[in-house]
Amino acid sequence: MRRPDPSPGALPDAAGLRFAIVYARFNLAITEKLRDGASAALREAHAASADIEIHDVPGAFEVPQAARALAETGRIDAVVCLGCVIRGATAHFEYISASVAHGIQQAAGDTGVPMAFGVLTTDTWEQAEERAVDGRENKGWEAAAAAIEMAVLFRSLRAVDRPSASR
Ligand code: INI
Repeated sequence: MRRPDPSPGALPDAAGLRFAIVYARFNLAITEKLRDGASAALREAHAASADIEIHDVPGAFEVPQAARALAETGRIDAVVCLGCVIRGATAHFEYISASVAHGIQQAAGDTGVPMAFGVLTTDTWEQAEERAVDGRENKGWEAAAAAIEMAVLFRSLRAVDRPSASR
């Protein structure tokens, strides 16, 4: 089945924008590949390495808390949130997946800092591996591409001159 491509063509220019990557250490063999995919996308988009903070947290459940704390520092233009929750591995699958998705959405809305969702929620380890391959099919790469696009959009929105109220 053909999958939609959310980031066709070249990435927008991310030079001068500041990013954070937050990744969960749970299922590290997968999440470190997501982290590397996200870093590769940011560097390909010309984000400076000094403008990319990388932080790890114990599990996916902690990702939204760290993303929110980073956004609240005021030094980040977008956060890439990464993790891997596997259904077979836990009876908590539904709770963790739902709370992570909701927590990230809430943190982004509350802080006004874009946050990309790169948390895998799969039935099996093999499905997670398929989403953590090298290149643009890597979900970390995809999440970073979304974060870049949103950071560029928000920068342009901030730069728009509002017409003066006085005539
Ligand atoms: N965390 C994950 O990131 N993925 C999982 O699959 C997972 N499982 O299977 O339980 C998981 N659990 C830990 C959780 O995210 C928290 O770190 C923990 O509950 C402490 O708050």
